[in-house]
Amino acid sequence: MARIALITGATSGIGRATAEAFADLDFNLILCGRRQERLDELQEYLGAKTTVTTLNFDVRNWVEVYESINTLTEEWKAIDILVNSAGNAYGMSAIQDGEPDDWDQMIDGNVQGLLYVSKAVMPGMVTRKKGHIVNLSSVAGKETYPNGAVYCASKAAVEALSNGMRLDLTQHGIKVTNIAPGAVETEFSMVRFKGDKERADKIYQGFTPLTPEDIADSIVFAVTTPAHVTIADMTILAGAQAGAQTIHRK
Ligand code: 8X3
Repeated sequence: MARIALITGATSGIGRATAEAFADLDFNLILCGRRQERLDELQEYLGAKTTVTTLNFDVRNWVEVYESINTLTEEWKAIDILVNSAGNAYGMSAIQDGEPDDWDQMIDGNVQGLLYVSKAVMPGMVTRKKGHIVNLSSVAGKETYPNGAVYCASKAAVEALSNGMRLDLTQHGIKVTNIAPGAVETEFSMVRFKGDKERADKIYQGFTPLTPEDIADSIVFAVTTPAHVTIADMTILAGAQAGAQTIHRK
C-alpha cells in the first residue's frame, strides 16, 4: 500500500520540492498551505503522478489545524509521514530593534505551528505504532548569528522539539528526523526582507546556494531507510558554506 505523507508549507520552497520528490515515489500526498490557488495548481500538477488531496489552514491556529485535519477520511488519516516544513523568518535586525509582530510570526509559525500540526497527527501514529516525523530546522537552530536572535531561537526550539519527540515517540515505533539546511535559495529571503529583492538577492550572490530539491533529496533519503535505521539529524550546507554565516563568496 502506498505511504501517506502530509506536508505543511507545501506550496513553496522545500515543502513543494518534497511534495514533488514524494510524488515520484508514489506516496499519496496531503498537501497543506494557506494559498488555495497554489494548492489547486499543485494538486493538478502532482495529481498526474499520484493521489493528492489538499488542506488549506494556517498552522498558527490550533482550531483550524485540528478541524482541517479532522476533515480527512479515515483512510487519509492513516498518515505515515509528517513533514513539518511550514515556517519562515520575518525581519532581520538587532534584537533591540526587532518588531514584536515579526517575533510573533516566527514563534507562532515555526514553533507553535509545528506543535499544533504534530499534535493533530501524532496520536494516530501512536495508535498505529508507526510513523515518521520530519522537522525542518535550520543551521540557524544550531548557531545563533547577529541580527537573527528570534529566528535562531525559533529554530533552536525546533531542534529541542525534534529531540524531545524522538525521546517520547521511539517507543511507539515512530521515527523523528531533524533536517537543518543552510543557505537554500527559495522565497525565504524575500519574506525575511519583506519584498526587498536587492537585499534578498545579495544573500545568494557569489556562490552556488542549495536548492529546495537538494533538501528534498535528503528528506527522501531519511524516509526511505529500512525500519532498523533512524536518521536523527542532518545538517546540509551549501558547498561554499562552512557555517550559518561563513560562506566563501567569489
Ligand atoms: C535559513 C538559513 O542561516 O540563512 O534557515 O538563516 S539561514
